[in-house]
Amino acid sequence: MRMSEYFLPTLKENPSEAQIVSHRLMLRAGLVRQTSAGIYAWLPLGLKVLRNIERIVREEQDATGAQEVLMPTIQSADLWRESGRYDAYGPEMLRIRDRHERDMLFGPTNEEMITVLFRDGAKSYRDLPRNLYHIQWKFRDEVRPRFGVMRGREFLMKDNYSFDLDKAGAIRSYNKMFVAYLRTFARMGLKAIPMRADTGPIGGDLSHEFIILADTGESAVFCHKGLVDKDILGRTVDYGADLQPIVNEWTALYAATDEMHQVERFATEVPAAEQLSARGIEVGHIFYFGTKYSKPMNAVVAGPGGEQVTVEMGSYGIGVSRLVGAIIEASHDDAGIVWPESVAPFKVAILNLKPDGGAVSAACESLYAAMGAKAVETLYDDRDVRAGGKFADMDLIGTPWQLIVGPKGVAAGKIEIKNRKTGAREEVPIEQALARFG
Ligand code: 5CA
Repeated sequence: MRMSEYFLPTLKENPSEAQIVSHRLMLRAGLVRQTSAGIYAWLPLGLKVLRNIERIVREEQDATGAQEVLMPTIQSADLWRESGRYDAYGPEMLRIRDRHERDMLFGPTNEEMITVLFRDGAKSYRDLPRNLYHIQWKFRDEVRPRFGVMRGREFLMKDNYSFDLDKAGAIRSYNKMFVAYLRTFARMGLKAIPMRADTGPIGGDLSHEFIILADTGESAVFCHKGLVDKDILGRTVDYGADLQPIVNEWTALYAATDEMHQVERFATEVPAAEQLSARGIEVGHIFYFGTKYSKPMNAVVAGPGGEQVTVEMGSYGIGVSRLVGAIIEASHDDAGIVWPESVAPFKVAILNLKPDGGAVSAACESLYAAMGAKAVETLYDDRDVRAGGKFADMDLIGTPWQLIVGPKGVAAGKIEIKNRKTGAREEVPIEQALARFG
């Protein structure tokens, strides 16, 4: 993409409404704009990041055997009357009425709808287990939407729902999601720690929140330091095998959110030097809730002996739009965003320091064309602005690699490569620079 043609409204000053760094940087780097309290429009650069996050989420869900569906945002109130949650959900639910005076709502979550879809489509134990997910906008009329996309009213969530014949099967499904979540967040460059959590309005008695540590996090969290650097990507995961040993490894050490924290257990189980009391951002939340929805909504199948079995369920959420903010909280510096390569909107940037149509421009054009031929996502700063402004904008945007092309270098057949994260710079022959990418 040529920056001269790109819709990228960056801001030089810190917007006064933003209290935390990720919100400030998302506004300054032109990723989003607020359109109403807690509701955001995604601009081209922000949308690319959101799509990259979705891609990783999809790949990891598909690897577990989960199947993608797409349910609507607008739901009928009758569905929620069936489960008994219509009145219980309270003012966070945005209730609307259509022209025929029918009560509708903008979905805050989809347990009811998926339970009905499954109930109407599955007849016997042979239709189990199943795990269905979608990535869809949700609306929760939060009392205090804040911190930009971190606590919005409209937000993008990946939510899935598992259906099993018995509790043992449901725990296997839960474990698959547990491991898939570890992998998903690790691939985004995040250290997400699973912590025992409260189940809130979703219900059930087994639940983990996936938390990344950040001073600006909304929850107080307590855990054993040994969990912070545990690595999942270094091993192969077989979703057909028993995953309980991996789950046990991650749950053996103490980790709990504020609501589930047990002061005495923490003190006795975790040596003082290993105790970590911090703040965290919840990027995912998984629940096993048995028959909480299947029972009132009559989601039953015929068991192997012909008997009626009420299916066992769990639900699993990832805050896709929240993750954009969370990743920035975890990865930025004074100059701006430092994107992990896996989610970066562009992997490479080309900075043309003499955009006058001469030799430097020619070198940039051929580099840009070569990157395009290799399908390397490249942002080319071909604008007629001074070098200082280009450096500042590119650092703010956070592209992992900057190729800096100036007259002296080009005369010697060289360009400078800067690593955004480390700040390391090296001068390399143009051909060599090209070979590094793609
Ligand atoms: N149905 C279940 C699991 S699918 C559910 O709704 N779980 S949840 O309430 O915990 O939400 C799942 C994830 O969505 C959270 O972990 C969080 O990352 C994200 N999320 C929740 N509320 C908001 C919000 N107001 N703004 C942005 N993201 C949110």
